[in-house]
Amino acid sequence: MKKIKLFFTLTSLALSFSLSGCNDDKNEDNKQNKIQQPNILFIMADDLGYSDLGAFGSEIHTPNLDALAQAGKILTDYHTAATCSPTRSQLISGTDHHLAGIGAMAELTPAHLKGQPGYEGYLNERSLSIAEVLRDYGYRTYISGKWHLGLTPESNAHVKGFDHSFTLLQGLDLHFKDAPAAFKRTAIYTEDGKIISIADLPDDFFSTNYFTDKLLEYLESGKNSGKPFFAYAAYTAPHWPIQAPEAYSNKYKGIYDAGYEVIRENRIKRQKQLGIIPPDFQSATPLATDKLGYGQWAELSPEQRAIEARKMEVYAGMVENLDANIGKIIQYLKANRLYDNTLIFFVSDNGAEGTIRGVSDPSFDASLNAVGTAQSYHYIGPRWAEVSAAPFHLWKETAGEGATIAPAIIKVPNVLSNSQKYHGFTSVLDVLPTVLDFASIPVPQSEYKGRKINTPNGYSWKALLQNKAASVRPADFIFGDELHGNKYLRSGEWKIALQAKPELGTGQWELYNLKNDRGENQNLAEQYPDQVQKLSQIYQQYAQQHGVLEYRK
Ligand SMILES: [Ca+2]
Repeated sequence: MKKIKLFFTLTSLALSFSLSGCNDDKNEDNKQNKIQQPNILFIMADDLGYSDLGAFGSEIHTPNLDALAQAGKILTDYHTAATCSPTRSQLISGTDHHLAGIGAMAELTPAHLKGQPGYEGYLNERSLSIAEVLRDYGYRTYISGKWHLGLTPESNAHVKGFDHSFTLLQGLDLHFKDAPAAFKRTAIYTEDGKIISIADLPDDFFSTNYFTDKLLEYLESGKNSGKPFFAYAAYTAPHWPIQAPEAYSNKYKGIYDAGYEVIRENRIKRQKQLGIIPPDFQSATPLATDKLGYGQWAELSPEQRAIEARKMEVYAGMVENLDANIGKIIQYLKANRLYDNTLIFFVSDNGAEGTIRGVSDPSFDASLNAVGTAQSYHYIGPRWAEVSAAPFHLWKETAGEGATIAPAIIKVPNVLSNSQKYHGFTSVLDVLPTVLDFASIPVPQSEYKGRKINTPNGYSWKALLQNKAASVRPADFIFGDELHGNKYLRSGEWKIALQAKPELGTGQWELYNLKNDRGENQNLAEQYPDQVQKLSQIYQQYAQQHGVLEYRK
């Protein structure tokens, strides 16, 4: 009898244990359901061109991003604004940059536009912040890197919805802490709204490494909060001045001695093999030397070639270092079992940088041996930009495709692999609705918490990314943009473009059919004047609706 009683007692004990285990599981399930919202990691490179990643045809080693592309999806026709801060304002607000306050870059806004609505030079009050919305809906929110959306405390990331922020406020800084003693450094860094003196940065500071470590520190600090995260890795690489830890640059010694044309052709060949572009793609024609004022490889002296090649070695080193840092974040997510449930974006903020700029500050060392070190200050220049933007026309800030087309890789939560490519038009404006869609948060329309806001107007990619839709936009979509007088309008397969710099275009509307001429080789404006007329009228409507004002220097 005693035995039986004991048996029952033990059984009920076991049963009660197992039931309570079951309840715990259920609670865990409920908790999981409640926090089914995915984590979001948004990674933005700075001035990285379309062909600079291995997955997009480059000879630069980017194994971590290539693996991300394998696990996710490549968007081959992803568009940004033509430069840094306009794109960043579109990312955060989900609206055209002329509405968000960056109608022109703050540092390039002429007197007649200063203070005009949409030209405030910072993320204005009518702009919603994606971080604010995500935080209101239970996310922990972090940014580490370049902000570029305002210098004042009122426009700091700290008050735009980020729980933790380490930010460079301006568009660029030197990448190392070390700098020539005579150089007047004006960059401002803030952490959670407080200014951090450059002297207080660690001596081994290198931008990309440091931004990564800060982001990991924030992720770690909130690890046990039970909240999903939104982490914005806002890198400054490979924006000028091109500088990299020497070990990275030296990996590329000799690679670029082959010159612009050979490297560019190799990249285009690989892009065709990888299916980034179709085999019959007619790539853009490099600009003529007399028009550009910058020689092709054969026209350079041996000394010029040596400098040019070394600049690209450093640039490649910067990109590989960026990839290694992204690998570090992905490793962290995997080690903490966060990777599967994380929606990951990797994009660049604009196309390759090719503007010819004047001689740098005389306090820097211009010698060959110094290229890429903390004592140097270089740009890759227009010819390497043509390589970086391959197979597209022109570069950052212009109205050419090379300005606004950028590499984009998306990894969807809890999907093992959907590594097909999507070739339809997508925009940085789509990021906000996509993120909110995955997080099951409605996109705020004209008002948010009693405040009038500009209505986000991008398209969610969720259905596309889950293979439930074949396209993001209708085939006859309309999309316009303007920056510093460079204008374009897309209407389905047609594009009109006006280059502000006369040497880069005809000074008139040019017309291209991007269905068969994404390299923008054949200006059809004279052949189809009615089409130009029609599209320029639609451009005018776009400009009126978005408060675009005439840009004059
Ligand atoms: Ca940029």
